[in-house]
Amino acid sequence: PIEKQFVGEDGKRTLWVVFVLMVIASAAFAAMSWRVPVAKRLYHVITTIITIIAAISYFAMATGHGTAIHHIRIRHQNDHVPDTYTDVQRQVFWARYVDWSLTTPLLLLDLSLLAGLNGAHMLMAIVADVIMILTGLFAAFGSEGTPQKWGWYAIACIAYLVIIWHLVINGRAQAKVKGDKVASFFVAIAGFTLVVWTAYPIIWGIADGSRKMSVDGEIIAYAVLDILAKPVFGAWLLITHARMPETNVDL
Ligand code: RET
Repeated sequence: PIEKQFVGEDGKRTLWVVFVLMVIASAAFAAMSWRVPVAKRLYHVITTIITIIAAISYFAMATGHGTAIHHIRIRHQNDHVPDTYTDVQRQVFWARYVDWSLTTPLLLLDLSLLAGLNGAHMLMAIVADVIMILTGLFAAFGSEGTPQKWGWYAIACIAYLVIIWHLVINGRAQAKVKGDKVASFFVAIAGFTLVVWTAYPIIWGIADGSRKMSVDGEIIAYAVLDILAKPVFGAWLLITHARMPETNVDL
């Protein structure tokens, strides 16, 4: 028997809606950058690039690109009939990993600049992030039933812990140097980031990992998270930055 897990109408509509929202956010962030002097546009530029990349990735997914059919064979335990199985074909969007491999380092750059992290810590956090996304990609295309799949997932989770460590320990300590206002803003926006980001590996485990969530369910779950992690995060950062000169960076 073959079970097909493909994108449906709800998934397609959701992908288009998020594409439009990412375009609107990009235009809004670009417009916000014009209201500040060129030398003060670093957060604006980074944040606008993030939503532009997301818009491109969503355009690809909405038009049916950036996706591959992944085959897995699930064997059923059955004492009477030996070797019964179901072949599951599931649509996996690799476009997400291209998006994430570019946008999550940029999100970390935003947070690192806000905290005033030094170059070494910034680089370590960003390298850990790229490792997390690429090993997550390997996990997504690892075959069901092989230990590699969850092995890659575990490596990605360790890399994620490295990122958390840099944000929570080093980020907070550096932000304090910039004063109480920056420190409390950093704790709030980095805490928000942590909560939203942690939902990704959970969704992945249910949807891509154990295939208990439909492709449309997965699209909707990631859509909500992507909107929180990019446009909502970006608007919060840029609006607060405009009102808090202590967050300025000299780069
Ligand atoms: C994967 C699977 C492997 C284990 C871990 C993951 C973490 C992914 C994260 C993604 C964040 C994405 C964001 C997108 C921007 O909108 C790759 C799902 C730990 C944290 C913030």
